[in-house]
Amino acid sequence: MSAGSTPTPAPGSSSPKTNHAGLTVLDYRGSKTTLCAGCGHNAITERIIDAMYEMGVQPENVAKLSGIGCSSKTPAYFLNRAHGFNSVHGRMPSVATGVALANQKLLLIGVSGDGDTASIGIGQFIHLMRRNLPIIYIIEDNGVYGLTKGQFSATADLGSKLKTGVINDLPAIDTCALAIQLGATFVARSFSGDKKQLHTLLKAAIAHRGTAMIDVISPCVTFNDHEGSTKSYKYVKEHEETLQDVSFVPHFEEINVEYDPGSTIQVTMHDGSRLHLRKLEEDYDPTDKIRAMTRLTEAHDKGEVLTGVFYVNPEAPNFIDMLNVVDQPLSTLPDSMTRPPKEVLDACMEELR
Ligand SMILES: Cc1ncc(C[n+]2csc(CCOP(=O)(O)OP(=O)(O)O)c2C)c(N)n1
Ligand code: SF4
Ligand SMILES: [Mg+2]
Repeated sequence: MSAGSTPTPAPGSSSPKTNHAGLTVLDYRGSKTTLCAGCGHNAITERIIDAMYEMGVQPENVAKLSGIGCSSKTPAYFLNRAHGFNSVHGRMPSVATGVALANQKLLLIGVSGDGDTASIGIGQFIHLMRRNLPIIYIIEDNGVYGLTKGQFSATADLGSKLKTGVINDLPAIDTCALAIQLGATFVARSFSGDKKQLHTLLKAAIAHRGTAMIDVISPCVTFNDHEGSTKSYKYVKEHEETLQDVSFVPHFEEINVEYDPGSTIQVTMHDGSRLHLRKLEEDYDPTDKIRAMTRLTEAHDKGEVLTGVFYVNPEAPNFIDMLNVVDQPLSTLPDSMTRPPKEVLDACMEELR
């Protein structure tokens, strides 16, 4: 199946299509959503399902992590055969770190909100990004605390307006700029309404062996979709600027995409998959951190909603590589490997006398 095709059964065929893991798209679904109709978060859930299906991920090898918020409820709506941990508000990164260390065979996907990440959870987020833990970290960014009835979060733009007329008088935190500065190795922004771009970015994030941070602007139709909001469907559609046309070829497919090296940057991911970034801005180089920071600042000053891959580095060591952890899941190690013998403990005690 080609990277861009949709995972629906062919018309007239009796059996549903399967992916290279022999599974159908139904194997990637979860419970029915309980979020508001039209919420951007629901569209992101759909893209996660499609991307996991097309990449042939085994659902049982995935751990879904989240905090608290409408966004953090969404792991219940995809991959119902995966492991899951719905943690405390803003504290998903420390739980995710524990999961990654305990079993490095799992593919981690963390879903957070802008409040969960940039307000209460900012301290945990910062340390997650600087460790380059292997995780797909998605921020479903609506600029408000949707679950608690729409107060501004720390990603709300200065001067934007609540439904009640209250104006935000604090500057926004740019989670992408922060993630790049701190050490995340795949940093992108997308829009829940941009089906193709988000779908492609998610597939590339699945192939990445480090922190893949994607901030997805995801309008809250109930509390932040009005005139004066900079996170509404209308505002994002009118102000979106895209850095590249993204396409992705997974490692198990033949590469038959023609590309012009002058206008397209090709990034080879850890597993041999290829990410193709056809430049829409001539001088943009997603391996240049300083350029990324400058472009994000310019976008902010111009009121643009800039999307695309801002920074990517598939070579940098991740947290697991740095700690030199054994390959086997720690939970499967025998006591003889995890419990130091009495003589070793006695020697330690002796050193402390
Ligand atoms: C420790 C703690 N403080 C406050 C809350 C209340 N609370 C629940 S969700 C939430 C904000 C959620 O906002 P966000 O992460 O942006 O998610 P959204 O609902 O917008 O998707 C808050 C403040 C809580 N559950 N726990
Ligand atoms: S309140 Fe907002 S964020 Fe929460 S489900 Fe409804 S639309 Fe989505
Ligand atoms: Mg929010």
